[in-house]
Amino acid sequence: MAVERTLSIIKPDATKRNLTGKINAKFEEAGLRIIAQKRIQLTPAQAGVFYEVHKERPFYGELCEFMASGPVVVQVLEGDGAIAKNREVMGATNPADAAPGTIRAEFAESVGENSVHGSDAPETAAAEIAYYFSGLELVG
Ligand code: FUP
Repeated sequence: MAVERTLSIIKPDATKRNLTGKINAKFEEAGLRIIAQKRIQLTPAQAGVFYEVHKERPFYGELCEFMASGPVVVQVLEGDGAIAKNREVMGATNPADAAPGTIRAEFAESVGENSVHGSDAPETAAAEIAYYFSGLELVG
C-alpha cells in the first residue's frame, strides 16, 4: 500500500478535556506518524472556509462556531494507506455508530462535537494539508 499523508484535527471538545495525548496515542498505536502538528485558534470565518463543502447544510453555522470555540490541534499523519487508516481509527461521524475502541466511540460527545476530523480522499487531504501547513513545516 502507498504511503499517504492526511490532515487530522483534534477538535475543541477534545482539547478542552485535555485529550490530545490520548488521541495521539491512538494514531501512533495504529502505525500513523504525526509528522507535523500545531495548536491554533480558528476564527469562525477560517473554519467556514475549511468546511465550505458543507455550507448548504443546516449544521454549517453551528459547526463553524464550534470549531472556533476553543483551540484545535491540526496535524499531518503519514503512513501506509493513512487516509483510510485514520478514518478507521476515528470511527463513524456519530459516536453512537462508532465501533468500540475508536476515538469517537471513546471520546466524542455528539455528532457535532465529535473530537476529530480526518480527510476523506487524496485530493481533499492535499488541499486540507495546504490550508494549515507550508511545505517547510512538513519534515517527515
Ligand atoms: P466526517 O468526515 O466523519 O467528519 O463527517 P462529515 O464530513 O459528514 O461531517 C463533518 C462534520 O460536520 C462532522 F464532523 C460534524 C458535523 N456534522 C454535524 O454537525 N451534523 C451532522 O449531521 C453531520 C455532520
